[in-house]
Amino acid sequence: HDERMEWWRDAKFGMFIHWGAYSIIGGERGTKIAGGGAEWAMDKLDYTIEDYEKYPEMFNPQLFDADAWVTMAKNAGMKYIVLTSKHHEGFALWDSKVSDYDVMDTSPFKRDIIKELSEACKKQGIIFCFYYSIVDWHHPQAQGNLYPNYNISQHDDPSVVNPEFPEYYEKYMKPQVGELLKNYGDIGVVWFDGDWISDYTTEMGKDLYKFIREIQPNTIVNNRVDKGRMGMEGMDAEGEFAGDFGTPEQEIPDTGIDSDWEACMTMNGSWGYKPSDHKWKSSEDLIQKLVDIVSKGGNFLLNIGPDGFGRFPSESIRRLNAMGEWTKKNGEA
Ligand code: JFZ
Repeated sequence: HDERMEWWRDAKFGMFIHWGAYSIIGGERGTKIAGGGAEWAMDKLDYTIEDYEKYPEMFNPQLFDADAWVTMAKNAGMKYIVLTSKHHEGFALWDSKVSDYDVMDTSPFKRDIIKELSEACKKQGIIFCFYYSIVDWHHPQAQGNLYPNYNISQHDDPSVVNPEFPEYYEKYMKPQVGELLKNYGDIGVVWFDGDWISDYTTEMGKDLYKFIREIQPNTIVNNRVDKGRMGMEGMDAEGEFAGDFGTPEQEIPDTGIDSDWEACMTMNGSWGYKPSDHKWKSSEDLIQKLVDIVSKGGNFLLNIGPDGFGRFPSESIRRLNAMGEWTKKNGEA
């Protein structure tokens, strides 16, 4: 356990990247603007599955430059990158053989984003990691019983059970995670999310954890591989299954936590690209947060939401540059 965690503990600072078909939408639909995270556009802006499919079908981020992204992370002082391989919308950013709902088969882009980014990371000495959502708003067997009309409220209700979810788990989710672990070199972290979905079980989480470790013994897995692990929940409970590190979100826990943790945060109020959100944290505030987190023994995973063309927002670039100047001056804290 300890040797496996070493690079990650030393790393301190990483880049989260939320990117998908929602990055085209930017949280806006006609007169409506989604509240909160724009990566939830499908849910918050009331798309049906069919309506939403047009976004993956137009996903064509011609300005995507994996090397430039990695350079920006590296210059900021970050040591690893966690990219959303598939967010709740279900659209896969790699060449998945399990599904056509991916960047190769559904989109005109036809470039394997996971391949390009993982190779750019390797070249520049940054550890490549991926996020994978257990929740899948597109897959029929991961839906509630209102399918084909997607309706998440069912999944906030633990009494709504989808008997087909285990099949989605075995035949879709697990094979997709397997592809990502087998075809793209060393994976630093698998960062799960969407563990709250009522049909997901601790048994599946344990199976998944074992499956990952069998393919890549050194890969680190976050606590959301287990069911219902919001933030730090369960991390202090000795012997309880909860992955390798806790994931407090948009908050910095107090000192005195024995287990490993990583605080993830956005620069404004959204994970996915959202041009209407102007509530940017200042560079000073972000540097302060980095110092606070690192001094308390945690890691800082700071998010970027690139737009539908593949560009980082200019506000984010400015903040990354400022953090880079600071980390260069103050050394590897
Ligand atoms: C999830 C996602 O729904 C969201 O879009 C984003 O990807 C974020 C990183 O993760 O949202 C969560 C997950 C966990 C908590 C809150 C929001 N939590 O632990 O409080």
